Amino acid sequence: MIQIMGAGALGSLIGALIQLSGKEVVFVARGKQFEALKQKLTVLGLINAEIKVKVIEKPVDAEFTFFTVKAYDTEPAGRALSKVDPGIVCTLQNGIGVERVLKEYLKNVVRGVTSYGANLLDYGKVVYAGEGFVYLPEEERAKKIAKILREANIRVELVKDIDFFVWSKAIVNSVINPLSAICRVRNGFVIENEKIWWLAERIAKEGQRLMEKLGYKFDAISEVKRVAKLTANNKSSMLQDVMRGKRTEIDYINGEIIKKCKELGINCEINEIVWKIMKGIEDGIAVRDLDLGHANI
Ligand code: KPL
Repeated sequence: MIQIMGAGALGSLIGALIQLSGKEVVFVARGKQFEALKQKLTVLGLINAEIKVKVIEKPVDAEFTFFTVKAYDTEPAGRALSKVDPGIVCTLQNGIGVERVLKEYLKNVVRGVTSYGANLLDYGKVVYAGEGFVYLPEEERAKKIAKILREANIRVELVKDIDFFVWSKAIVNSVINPLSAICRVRNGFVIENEKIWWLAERIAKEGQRLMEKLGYKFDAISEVKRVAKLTANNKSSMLQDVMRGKRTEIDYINGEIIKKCKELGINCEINEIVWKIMKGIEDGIAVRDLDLGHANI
């Protein structure tokens, strides 16, 4: 059996595609998503399907577990998984350092990276917004995961250096995600609007310097443009979190980039400003000043 630990947007999409390929899948979800999935899971966008799914609140033994919880939930979700036998655990999360935390609880962890586009339209309703790739390390356990994904028509590439893909994705996310969340715009607007792009370029350049220091050849500006164009109509995951009044993954994206830059002596002041604005937004969400609803005072 295949388990999806964290049935948010990405987990729901990957789980639905695997189930549609004929495999037995169990989704681990919480709260309103758990309640909605008890009825059905609806997939819209590149495919349209309504499927009956098996949904539970606590993880169970499985042959494979796809780990798709938000970065900040890695520790409690990892601990919950350590109480069962989750088989090979493949994390497809955003952000830096999540697999390090996960490995404190589990032995059999494979780090993956994905560029598949998924948005939660509502609880129990996921939009398959864009086909991408799942990058996995070239190793035996990953080949087993690749087989499951490919049988579900999910494109997989086995790569020599998965860390390059982890950092590249984080750097693209460090530009598009906070700027789209702060300005409340879709991804495409980040490259279309010259004021936002002014900032975007500066964040990208800091990421570029970091990649160079890490020994990678990477064109951050071109990559941000490419991804923003490809996902122009997407609301980034960070914008979706802010719109739902939820915590974001800023600490695991820009926060981790800042940490690494400081460690390596790289200037990252624009990342720091953006990180501070996002933390202010998060703190504001936590306070929930409902009086702000009255524009006349
Ligand atoms: O990964 C994404 C995210 O929203 O987290 C991008 C690539 C920016 C697509 O929306």
